[in-house]
Amino acid sequence: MNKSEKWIENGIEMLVEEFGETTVKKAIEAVKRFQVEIPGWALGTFGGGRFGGYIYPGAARGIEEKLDDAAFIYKLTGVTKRFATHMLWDFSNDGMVADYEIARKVAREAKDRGIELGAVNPSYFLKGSHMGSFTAPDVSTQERYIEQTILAGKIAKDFCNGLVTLWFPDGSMYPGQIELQKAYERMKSCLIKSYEKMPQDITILIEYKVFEPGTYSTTIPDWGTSFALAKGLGKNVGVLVDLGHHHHGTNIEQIVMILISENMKGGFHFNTRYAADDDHSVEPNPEMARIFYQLVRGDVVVNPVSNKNWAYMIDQCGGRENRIQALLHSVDSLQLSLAKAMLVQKEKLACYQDADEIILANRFFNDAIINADVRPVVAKARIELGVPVDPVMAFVESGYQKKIEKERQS
Ligand code: AFD
Ligand code: MN
Ligand code: MN
Repeated sequence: MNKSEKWIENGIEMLVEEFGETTVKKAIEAVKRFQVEIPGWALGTFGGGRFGGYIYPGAARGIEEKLDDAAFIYKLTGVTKRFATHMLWDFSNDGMVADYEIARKVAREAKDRGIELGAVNPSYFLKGSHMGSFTAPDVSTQERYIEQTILAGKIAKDFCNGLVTLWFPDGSMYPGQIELQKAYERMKSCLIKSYEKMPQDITILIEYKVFEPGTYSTTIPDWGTSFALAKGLGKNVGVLVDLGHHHHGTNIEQIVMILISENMKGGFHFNTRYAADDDHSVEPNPEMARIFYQLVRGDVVVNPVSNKNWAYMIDQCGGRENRIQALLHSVDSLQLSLAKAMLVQKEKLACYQDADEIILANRFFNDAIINADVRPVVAKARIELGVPVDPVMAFVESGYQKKIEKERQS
């Protein structure tokens, strides 16, 4: 979107006409304040998938190059200063155990590039996890993952932003393969054993997923399970919502509202799901805008009291697309979705709701959530942030892709 200043000003004028100057100004301010983490794993060689190990040209070959790419993305967006890590991909020499000193070094490398480490993801997969991690029948396997989880808490507190996000691929492929209750109870007891030894002043978010890799059962399949486990551990434990992790048709914005109403800590792994858990780039679709409306209404996004805010991360990794373009596209889509949510004039909407004007309420809501062209709002916010108006096109024109392809001949 190489739009001129005139196009931006005209667009803002149109929105002010419809939504009022105060509302539009608040939307611009919100977009300037919204921060989201970049997933380190989206920048590496991981993810060749079914295309014969296809690796996109210029893929980062190690953590330093991932951090280089993340620093360049931050330069183009101004809102992605934090880089989410995976313990066994980013802090390990053998893919089995993570190393505190490697984490210290990576944190320093990040700081040297003007960015920071964000969420720490223990890796409950890779070698030795084929019978599960916390739910593995073999106690020494459980213990290895408990140790990793405790270390993740220490690394998160000492070198990152004090956030640990837990996703477990534990589950089963067939009915009868495992005892579902045994798996759940092992999960619970290993979570307690880990939690007791983790710093109490960090935030822990438990992610759920309806299926994959388990296609018959996943030990933590839905928000209710994450909620119950989090409740059982402590106030600093919450629920991580990953868009791709739901059955089709799930009303995700309603889950968000319930978590907020129940004062449960929360966070997002943003992506778009078309077929299943596809880890696609975020799209500025109506669902994403409705989710942001609940986050704005719940005051858990761009809240000036920062510890009231949920944790926001992108979680995507498409095998075929240019990964840096894909991440910039996601940031753009999230900013558009937030801007739309900010345009909903709640007082006026309440009048339609109180009068039981069903269609008028829906149309009024959708004028902000679907019909408004908020690109001028996001463009204005970027001008005020001093970053390119169109980060994707700025990347295309920057020559960075050519540079990394040349330097990173694998
Ligand atoms: C996979 C899982 C889950 C997890 C992510 C990073 O489905 O979303 O958060 O990997 O570990 O996408
Ligand atoms: Mn995720
Ligand atoms: Mn996922």
